[in-house]
Amino acid sequence: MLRDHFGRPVAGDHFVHHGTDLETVWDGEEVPYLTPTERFFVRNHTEPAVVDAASWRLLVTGDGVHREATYTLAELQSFSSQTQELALECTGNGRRLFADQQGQARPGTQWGLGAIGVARWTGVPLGTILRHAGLLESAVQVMAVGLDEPYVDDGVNHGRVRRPVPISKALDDVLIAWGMNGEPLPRDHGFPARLIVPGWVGIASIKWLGELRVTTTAETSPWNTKWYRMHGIGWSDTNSALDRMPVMSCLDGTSDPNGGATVGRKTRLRGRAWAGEASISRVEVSTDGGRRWADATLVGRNEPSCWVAWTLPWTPERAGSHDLVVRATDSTGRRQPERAPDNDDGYLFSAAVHYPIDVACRAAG
Ligand SMILES: Nc1nc2c(c(=O)[nH]1)N[C@H]1C(S)=C(S)[C@@H](COP(=O)(O)O)O[C@H]1N2
Ligand SMILES: [Mo]
Repeated sequence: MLRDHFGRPVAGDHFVHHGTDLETVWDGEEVPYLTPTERFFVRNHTEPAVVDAASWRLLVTGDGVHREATYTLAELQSFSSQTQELALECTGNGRRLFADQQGQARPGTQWGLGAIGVARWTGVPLGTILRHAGLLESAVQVMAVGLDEPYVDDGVNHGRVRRPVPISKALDDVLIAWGMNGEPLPRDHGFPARLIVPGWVGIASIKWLGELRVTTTAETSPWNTKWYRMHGIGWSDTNSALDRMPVMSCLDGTSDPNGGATVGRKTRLRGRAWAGEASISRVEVSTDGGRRWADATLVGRNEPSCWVAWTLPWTPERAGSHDLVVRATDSTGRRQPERAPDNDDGYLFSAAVHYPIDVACRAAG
């Protein structure tokens, strides 16, 4: 049976199914730099929208643009496009670890660490379209609105899934994407167009984009007040807004055929690290629960708003269970703490992750 790296059984399609959400699972495989589209995690508040590309229009409106404008898909695609490799990560990635590692279960999709992927996104910079629509100097934010059905929770209709992006980020590196890994966006990932907000909480990357409301005053939505915001003890108005994702890392497996390791035999530990808008400067691994640390080698591309692979040779000296811990430091100096800041909804799990590894006795003969 297929299992994820926390030992949970996995369906034959390489996803852990959480209701309308799908979590990517690598089952000890070498993880490719680009996540194949059919293995990319899916997070849908309701049903994915069904959009007819021919009649679809993107509406740009609000008091932050000279006049209302609409764009067909062909019109968007006639602007000079960009293709970028960027990670997309759910704000709740690792939520299950609040229970597993910190003894405090938090409600919501019980993601392991599979609510992140890296894809090649093709689209037009959001700034290009905002300027084309006559962006005013006084504009402060852009509310992106999805075309999926209004979200009803506990009998309350919260309207369409939507979330504001401040104008500074909107003009910096946000894409209106229609392509994913060289193909049109699949329905689950936002066909025909979505935002990609690099390094920020996944909820900012609104799918099935229908409207951009550009305003000269800050508007809120339940997706940046009620949800996707820190609530609970120690959180106040000044520190609870969520934008950049934290620095994280994981172990993907060992080169040992049994998935563990064997005394006296050299194995290769490997995994990934990522850090929101930043790149990674260091990954350290402990095989004794965090007493001693060794620097892993970063392998291949290490770009901002992506992830990087790491590897470390290890020859275990004793049999039995080992508490393996991985922690990363990013290019802005953030290092994974021992405990993630707790919050009621279990957002941004950022602590160094512990993996129990069983070391087998040396094989006889
Ligand atoms: N319209 C709309 N956009 C959305 C969502 C949604 O439910 N509806 N989910 C958000 C969340 S919480 C995440 S993590 C990402 C997930 O993108 P993916 O399903 O393509 O991986 O999309 C975001 N954009
Ligand atoms: Mo998310």
